[in-house]
Amino acid sequence: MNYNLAKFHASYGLLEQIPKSDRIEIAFSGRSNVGKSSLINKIMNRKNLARVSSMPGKTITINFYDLENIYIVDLPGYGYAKVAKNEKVRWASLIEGYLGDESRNLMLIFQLVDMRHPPTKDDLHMINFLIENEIPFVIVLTKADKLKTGEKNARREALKTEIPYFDQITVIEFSAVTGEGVEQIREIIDDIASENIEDIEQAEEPKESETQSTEQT
Ligand SMILES: Nc1nc2c(ncn2[C@@H]2O[C@H](COP(=O)(O)OP(=O)(O)O)[C@@H](O)[C@H]2O)c(=O)[nH]1
Ligand SMILES: [Mg+2]
Repeated sequence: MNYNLAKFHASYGLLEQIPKSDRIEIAFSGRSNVGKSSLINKIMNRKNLARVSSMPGKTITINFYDLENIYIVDLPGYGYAKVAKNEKVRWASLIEGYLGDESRNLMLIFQLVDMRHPPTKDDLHMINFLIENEIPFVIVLTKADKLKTGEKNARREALKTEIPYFDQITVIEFSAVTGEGVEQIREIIDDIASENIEDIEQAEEPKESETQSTEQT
């Protein structure tokens, strides 16, 4: 996968605006200020693909980026206290609509959690939602550069009881500053993209040609 080729595709503020899923999608989720834009920029080798904001939670949209044959989906951040109530309602309907739509080719969520702190109530709400709805996810612990070794060990230990099924979840420690975790995330995306390319191509072929090609063997 050539991450340098990633480019902005579209921004959707309403569920109805999101077109039917025509490619594999890999999404990034997390609370405002967790470092999601910085992470997306780092993975895609870009300074400004996803905006790194000093005003978190300003606009609530789902942003799609083209990355070769897949979409990278930037889900709107949550947990920003100053967001108006009607915006929170819009956030919830966007997220639940998107994540709850089983017709989408959503393969994996990278769920971001700030490594410095215990997961917030909203983080846990999201993680439980993913577990209950059987949406595959991995956890990315962000801003790892801000912790000393002892602090990291303490967080690793505490997370075992803070996050349900923690021992069964893939966890990646990440820093947009040092680049720690970048290759791990890229490898996961690469694996998904290469595993699924054939499935999608087959699904797009008309039924008849599929039957013919199996008969020929
Ligand atoms: N030290 C450090 N700071 C980070 C890291 N990632 C993000 N930040 C800072 O955290 C703030 C929020 O980052 P941003 O990417 O906009 O978060 P978002 O709201 O989740 O998109 C910014 O000031 C970033 O510079 C990281 O890995 N290490
Ligand atoms: Mg952002």
